[in-house]
Amino acid sequence: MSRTLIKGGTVVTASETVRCDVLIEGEKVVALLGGDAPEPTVDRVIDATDRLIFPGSVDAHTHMEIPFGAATSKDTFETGTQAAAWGGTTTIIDFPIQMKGESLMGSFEDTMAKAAGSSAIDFGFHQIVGDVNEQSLADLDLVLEEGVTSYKLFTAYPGVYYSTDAEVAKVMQWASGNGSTILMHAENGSAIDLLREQAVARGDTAPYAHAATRPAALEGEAAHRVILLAEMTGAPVYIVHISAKQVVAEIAAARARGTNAFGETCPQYLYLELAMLDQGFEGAKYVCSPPLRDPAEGHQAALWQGLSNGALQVIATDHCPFDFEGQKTLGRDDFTQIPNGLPVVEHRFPLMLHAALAEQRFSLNRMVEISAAAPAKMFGLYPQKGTIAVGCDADIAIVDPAATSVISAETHHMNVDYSCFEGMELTGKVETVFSRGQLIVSDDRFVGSKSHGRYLRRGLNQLLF
Ligand code: DUC
Ligand code: ZN
Ligand code: ZN
Repeated sequence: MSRTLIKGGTVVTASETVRCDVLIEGEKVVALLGGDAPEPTVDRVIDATDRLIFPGSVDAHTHMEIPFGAATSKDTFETGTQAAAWGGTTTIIDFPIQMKGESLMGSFEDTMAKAAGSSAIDFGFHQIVGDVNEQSLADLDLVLEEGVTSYKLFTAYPGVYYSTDAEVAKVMQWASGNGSTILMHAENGSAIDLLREQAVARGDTAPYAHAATRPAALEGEAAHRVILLAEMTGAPVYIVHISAKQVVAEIAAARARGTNAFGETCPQYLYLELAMLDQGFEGAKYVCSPPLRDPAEGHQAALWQGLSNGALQVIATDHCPFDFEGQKTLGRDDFTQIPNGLPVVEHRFPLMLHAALAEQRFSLNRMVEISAAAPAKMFGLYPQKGTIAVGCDADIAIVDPAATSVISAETHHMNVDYSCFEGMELTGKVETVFSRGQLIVSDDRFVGSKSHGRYLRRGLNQLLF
């Protein structure tokens, strides 16, 4: 078995910052060597002098090649996982999507067929339950046997993914019986649809209306409702892509009551804002759901604070990229036809690194917690993923903390024609990435392979009270 020594760097995990060398044998970390430990015999030495060595990052929320209205998200598992690797992410959790009238097991099998053999990094799945009926409830047991321990439902998108409160409660009852976690897209879909119809009827069709018709209060209301349903049923609930301060408060209050309620936000809700939609049709580049919010209302500040104080546990991306030309432009005359989603998977870890190194938003250890350790624990992958310790997968990102880079569509690796973070200068640069002991990014080149990534059968949530 091949042996690699990462020498001279500083290992940063969620709990420790330690000057030591990392010995990799095959796919695993086999030793952390400090002080005057004798140098082992190895096949390869990576010089990590003045570098920080992080666990490969874990993005718990991506959407590769999914349909949204008339468009399909541009990154395939092949292109999206390579882009993730460039940014130090070595695990993604993506979503088979059962839509209304479709087979749940069929959606799982189709997504597995797309991902297997096409992913540069390891991947797991959360199952989207878009049609709650006898057959899909029976299929849930089969998908659970495949190592899918989290299920996503929507209080948004009536007619597409939407579930009634009774349907949400029914799947939560099923989950509380086996310990799996329910992910919720929390926005009040039917009230939003009313506002959308009214906006279109009065000719208010520009991208800004997308945000104006999805007010923060309707995100807070839906979060409140699904947390109460979780309390009623006993299922753990994890609210995805939180953009509104009301939801942070709902989760903090629920956790203070001892409820297993968890929250995720994404870099776009921290670094981007409502005004970006208010620039004519260019605003379509920033259309996602929930929408970007107004910092004057305190949403971004509440999200940063929630990530620091533990009200929010995870930073993921909801990566769902659509080209501006040809895809976002489907909604040129009507914002309701703009495919929702932003390209983020490559820059989540670099942005969080920047938040810690340059902006001192939180410590580097807390940064590792929210971007790697907590998502791994939340979704039953720890300590195989999310840390650097003897016996864990050798998923590692080596970073030069003194280097800088500028985000641009010209240089990014996502398969999409624009960047929503265009021109942003970041402190800290991911230089070298390993996935299960295989070098996949080195010397500014992708050196991995499209068939390296393996499906991850996951355990239950490891963060329950
Ligand atoms: N929100 C998005 O912006 N895109 C994909 C799905 C979602 O809920
Ligand atoms: Zn969603
Ligand atoms: Zn999503």
